[in-house]
Amino acid sequence: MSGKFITFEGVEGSGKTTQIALLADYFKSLGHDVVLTKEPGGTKIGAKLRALILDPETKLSAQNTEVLLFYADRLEHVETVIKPALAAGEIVLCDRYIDSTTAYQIGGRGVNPDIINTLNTLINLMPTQTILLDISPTEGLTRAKSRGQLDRFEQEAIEFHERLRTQYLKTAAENPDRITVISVSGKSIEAVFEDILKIISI
Ligand code: T5A
Repeated sequence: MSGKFITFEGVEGSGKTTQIALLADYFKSLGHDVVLTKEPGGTKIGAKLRALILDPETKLSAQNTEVLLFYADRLEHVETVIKPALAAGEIVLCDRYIDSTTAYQIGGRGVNPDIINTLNTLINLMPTQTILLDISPTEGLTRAKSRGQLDRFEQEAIEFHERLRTQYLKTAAENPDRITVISVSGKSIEAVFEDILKIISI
């Protein structure tokens, strides 16, 4: 595959969506072909799965149902959007990917890592580069709350969000060549974007 696959990760309200849009515009201004996408919800069926997964009314009884819903979304997304774009030499910018599953489902929910490792063999694609925007869950959730109704994950207890932040930082420490952590606490949107431009490589 000749394109570049860059993912953005972080706790709720860390600013991923804001920054990834700025980066997409920046790359386009330089004349690059860019695909801006997200998980869950990067395909037509994924949009339906996203609505189901994030709906606070959705009650899942078995622990692994949630994981399987994310992987149904991911498999469709990777096969129909990400891999074709990379094969065409494009830059793919994705708002959340496998590191979100590691953080939320393994770190947050306590899912067995072996299950995720097995599901990852279906996907068989890791990002070229990952930006982890790090902020305390309290600060991030304050931003998320200011936007209105909270989704199924945002409504989880603060301990859940603390666990997944810890898992994110552990994943980053284990993958220093791929993942760069940018501390965004108290920084303006512009200051965070400057930090991203310093470390992004295409
Ligand atoms: N999930 C996802 C899993 O559990 N497992 C998985 O495998 C995957 C793929 C998806 C949910 O699904 C979970 C994780 C999530 O809970 P989502 O909407 O994609 O949901 O993710 P969220 O993190 O909820 O997205 P948000 O839009 O809430 O957060 P962002 O994208 O990090 O933040 P952003 O850019 O939208 O900014 C939030 C607010 O803060 C402001 C923005 O203007 C906005 O109002 N803001 C700033 N304010 C001050 N200073 C800054 N520097 C700011 N940057 C942004």
